[in-house]
Amino acid sequence: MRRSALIATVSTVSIVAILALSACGGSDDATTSSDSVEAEGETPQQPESDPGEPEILVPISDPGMPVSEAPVVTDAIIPAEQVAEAVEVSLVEWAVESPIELIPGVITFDVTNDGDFPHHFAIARGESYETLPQLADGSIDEATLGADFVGRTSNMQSGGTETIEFDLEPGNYVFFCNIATGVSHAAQGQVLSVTVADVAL
Ligand SMILES: [Cu+2]
Repeated sequence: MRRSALIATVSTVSIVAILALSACGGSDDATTSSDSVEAEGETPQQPESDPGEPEILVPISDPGMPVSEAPVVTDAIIPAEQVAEAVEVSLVEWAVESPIELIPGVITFDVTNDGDFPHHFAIARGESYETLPQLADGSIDEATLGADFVGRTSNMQSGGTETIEFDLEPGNYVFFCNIATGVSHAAQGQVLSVTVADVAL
């Protein structure tokens, strides 16, 4: 969503720049061109060279975005190979925060427990938490999952970090925390459905 907003902003700036250039062609008076742009209903508050925010874009593919119409933004996107090498994951109450589209291969997950309670980071093959086998407390039934359980970090205390690598083939995965004290963390929302795309982003 933020990326879309950024693209929209850049596109607007580009349009404004074009309008400004066109206006300048008919007049040497910069003030006049500025006024004409405002008359168009645009919001040319940002200069053409607006550095913008050095926003880190997550590797989410956006099929709705014609790349050819947003050439300015492509420079800001992290190359997919780099994303595959290291993915930041944050564990909080109650969510797993991570990019939700990754490319296949050996992925290094730098996991941080940004919550108050102990958490861990686990991966299973599957469409979603709801479709995975569960125990009575809402935790995921790893024994039933069998080979579809990919692996996990150790339990991390608040503020703890752990780096772990998984070689992920294309497919659908669920990231989750399977700690259960009464009700499982997964059942409270500490889950995330992730797609490993079979094409380079
Ligand atoms: Cu947890």
